[in-house]
Amino acid sequence: MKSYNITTLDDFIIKRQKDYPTAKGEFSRILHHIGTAAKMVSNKINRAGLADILGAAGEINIQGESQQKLDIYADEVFIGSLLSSGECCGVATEENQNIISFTHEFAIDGKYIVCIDPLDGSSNIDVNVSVGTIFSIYHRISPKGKEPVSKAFLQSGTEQVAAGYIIYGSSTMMVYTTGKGVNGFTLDPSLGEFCLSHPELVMPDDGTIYSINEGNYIKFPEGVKRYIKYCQERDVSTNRPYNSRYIGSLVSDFHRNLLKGGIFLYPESETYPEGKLRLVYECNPIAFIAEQAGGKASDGTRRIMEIEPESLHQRIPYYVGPVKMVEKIEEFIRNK
Ligand code: AHM
Ligand code: MG
Repeated sequence: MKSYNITTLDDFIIKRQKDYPTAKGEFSRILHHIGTAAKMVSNKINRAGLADILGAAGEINIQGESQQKLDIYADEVFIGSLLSSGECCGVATEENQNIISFTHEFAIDGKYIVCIDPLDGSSNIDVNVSVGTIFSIYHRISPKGKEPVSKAFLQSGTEQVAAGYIIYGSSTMMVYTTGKGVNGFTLDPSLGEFCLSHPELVMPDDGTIYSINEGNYIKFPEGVKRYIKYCQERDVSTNRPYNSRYIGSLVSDFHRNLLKGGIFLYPESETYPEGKLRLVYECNPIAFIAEQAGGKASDGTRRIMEIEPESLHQRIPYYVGPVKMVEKIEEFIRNK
């Protein structure tokens, strides 16, 4: 007889909860609520061209970027869903200057805080290119019954309890880690469930793809320029020249590189002297997943997850991918 052995995200969360005999299910509830919000956003994105939701909303967010309607929708849906989980006492998002404290009676005691980029790469939506959501979960620091403190949102990446992303692509997937490997779930639209499709994801230890906005070549530091030339040189023993692949959507670029073996680079440049990507809700969660899949994430010299964030929206140069590839760019940066 044919086997229809499906593990849904909720089944998987419950199974994993049993690995922690003292767990009371709070954390599982947060993950469940993130999954529900992801389904709502996925549904809206799939209808983007139909539902009068495309295009700029006419607002400028705190990063000085024009907000898309879907940015606002995703922000509201994830915040609302985390609040209603009752296990999260506050969130920080790319769309909000300051942290949002949940002072409601049912949430103020929540054990966790969440940092989230609700819709990353949203400038791609109008042209039907994949976008994503990125999240990190940390323990609250302040005592229960008190509002969360901003320090809780500035913990280094090594303190993450869990991290994940959702990619709204040709299919919608959720990939997450709790520090015990990485698992991927694909949304089955007919069931409305995320189903385990990529168990125990492992990143190849080397790769042949490099992903960078090469149009900015002239603005990059010397070490990065020389690394790009290295990627393009012919050397059969190291499978060069590499393939260049760049979507301009961190989640999509990282997801492809995780599966196929490739490095993603966003260096500092004349336009973005500190780098473009945000440490707290973009770089750290992806770094946690990369490391748990056997890869590495660096700012060129330091391990991303050990950097102490100074501010919520801090930017940082970012290099993430297979260990050998990230070590190679670090070498070029050192010897510039
Ligand atoms: P966003 O958070 O405003 O969407 O910006 C982040 C995005 C990343 O997804 C992507 O890697 C990067 O910006 C692309 O930047 P660029 O267009 O400069 O190559
Ligand atoms: Mg973003």
